[in-house]
Amino acid sequence: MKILTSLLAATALTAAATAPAMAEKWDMPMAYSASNFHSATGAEFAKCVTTGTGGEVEIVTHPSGSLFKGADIKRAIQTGQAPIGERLLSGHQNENALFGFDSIPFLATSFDDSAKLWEAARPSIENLLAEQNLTLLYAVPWPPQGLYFKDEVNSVADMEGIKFRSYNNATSRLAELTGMLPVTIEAAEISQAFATGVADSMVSSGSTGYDRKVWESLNYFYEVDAWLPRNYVMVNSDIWAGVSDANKNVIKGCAELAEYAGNWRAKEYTGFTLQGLRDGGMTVGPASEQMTNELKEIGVTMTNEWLEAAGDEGKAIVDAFNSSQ
Ligand code: PCA
Repeated sequence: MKILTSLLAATALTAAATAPAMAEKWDMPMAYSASNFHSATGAEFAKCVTTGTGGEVEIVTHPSGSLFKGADIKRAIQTGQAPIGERLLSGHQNENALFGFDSIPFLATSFDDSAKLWEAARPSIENLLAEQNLTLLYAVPWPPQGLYFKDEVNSVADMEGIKFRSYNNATSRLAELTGMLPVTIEAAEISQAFATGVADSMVSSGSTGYDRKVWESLNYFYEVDAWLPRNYVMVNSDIWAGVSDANKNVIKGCAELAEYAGNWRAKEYTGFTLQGLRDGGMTVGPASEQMTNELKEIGVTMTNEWLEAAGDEGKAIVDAFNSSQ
């Protein structure tokens, strides 16, 4: 009994002495709604890391832009204000055109093609991020992007002058080329923007419209399947360098699982959320032939513009993707 007691005491002492010193808590800012599949994937990833490292690295997610707003997340991680976080990759297109590889209209329009395009682009994106003191852990696509409107729209001419919510350079450019008026707004703030008439349209997934209950303000969703942009999870490279090899392996394993599971969740969430938009009272369906053809022409213009801006490295990504078809 005495031995047992002292053993217990010793264990408790050791735990008290070592656990707090070794355990690190990583706050993980995320930009999108807590109910969204990206946030669910992030929460599972956090649990996987916390359990797998025996609590040595504990990750706590903060969805919906509650810790840092979407546009501030990358900088917060670069500067070490937060060790890890998630953000829309193409949100950085204004820094380097390569970040916009996944927002080229009609280049990769299905989950399978999006996976191939990511495989082609991943090394370039990893290098770009590494130059910015960031280590890429995993990336998961959004469902295909379609167009939301308050009123029925059957052609590009019908879009003239409509206030359009954009989320990156490509979406602002799409608005310009269709005669709409772009205003950049984070997903976390769109319900209010639509309710107050700051915007009456956007391009996004059924998922974001569902998460933000946009049927309270908008009435039409056209399934254009224009592209599938990605969210990615990054960690500050200095902090990453300080992680033990064993814990790095756990985190990399959890990241691989998250990428795989996130893809499945994205696919499942696609149909579920389109039905959710219908249940909310929206008209959901394909765009008219005329509108589709006109948007494809705009897609050609945007592809050429992107290829010019992204140079040889961009062209190599598109060539590698096309030859994987
Ligand atoms: N939702 C995000 C990005 C793409 C998407 O489907 C948004 O609208 O901000």
